[in-house]
Amino acid sequence: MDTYQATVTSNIAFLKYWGKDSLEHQWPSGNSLSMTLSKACSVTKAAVIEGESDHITFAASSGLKKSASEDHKITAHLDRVRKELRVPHRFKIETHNTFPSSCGIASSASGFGALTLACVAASLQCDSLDLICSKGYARERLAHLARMGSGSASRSFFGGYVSWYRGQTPDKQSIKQEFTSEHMNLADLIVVLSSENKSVSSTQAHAAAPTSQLYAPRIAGLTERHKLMLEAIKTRDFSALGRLIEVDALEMHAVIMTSNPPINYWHEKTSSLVAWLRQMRQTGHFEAYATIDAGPNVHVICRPEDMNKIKQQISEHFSVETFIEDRVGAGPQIKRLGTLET
Ligand code: 2P0
Repeated sequence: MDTYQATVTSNIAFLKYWGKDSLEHQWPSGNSLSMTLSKACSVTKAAVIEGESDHITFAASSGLKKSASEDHKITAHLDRVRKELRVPHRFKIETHNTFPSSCGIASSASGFGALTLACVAASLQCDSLDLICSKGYARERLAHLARMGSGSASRSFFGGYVSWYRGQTPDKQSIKQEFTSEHMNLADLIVVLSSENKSVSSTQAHAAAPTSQLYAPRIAGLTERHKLMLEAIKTRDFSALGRLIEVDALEMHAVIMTSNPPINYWHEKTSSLVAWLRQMRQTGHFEAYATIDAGPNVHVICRPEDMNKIKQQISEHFSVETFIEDRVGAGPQIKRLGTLET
């Protein structure tokens, strides 16, 4: 049997998924919207093997973590993939990331996205998304499957700007591309301040979200903010979009910091960088907006032509581990690699 390789890029949420109404159905409490990236990705190879168990090799930097609870999540997800495809076989899997994991660069999005896609491609022996679709597995179906492994993975199945709609009931959830990557060219300068693994997983922190008094007001405003963000992307209004992106990230972190138990993903440098970016905007140096996922690192959303200048200035003011210069991307890819050596 041939080995198939899936390359799935991460996505950065502009409107954050934070909190679930049902764990069993991975039903989010609100809509979310993200930009699929073009560079930060997980690359996963999968082949069908004989035997009783799956074989997974994680590279040092992998979108899938190696703790006991994560092991369980991965095993459960492979069982879910088998059930969905109605196949009994096991997989040999190798996976690595092009960026640091578990520090706020949505490694579980690309990790579970690539795991799902590689296993589906290997099971169906398909080397393109079109071919997979022709066998009854359209992108949205794959996105729903990946969502059960990790919610944010669902949005990485499309390029450009992607919404995950909560729907009125768990089975009414939907995931769709709103605009292609060509529609609006935005950059994400990922400022890695610390690549240390976070101490509280997103899954644990999601569970604590409803205990924050800021949670209900946040959920109440999400549909309207989603609408405003879509309008800003539609009209390519970077300033309006940027303001909404930054407010949403700060609001999500306010919920996280005020939940019980309180969690804080920020480092000192995270807040300094956010404050400094605001000052740069106010003084007309450049226009860029911050968004922060479940980690201390800052995604600076800017126009691609400003990225070099911004990077230069950040390096002069902050000690940065590394930068990832990313931008809006076109979505996942599959490749057939040939026969597996066992
Ligand atoms: C998002 N994040 O919308 C938000 C913003 C991080 C901050 O979804 O429990 O790893 O696996 O569904 O997808 C990270 O949470 O959580 C996340 P699970 P996930 O991208």
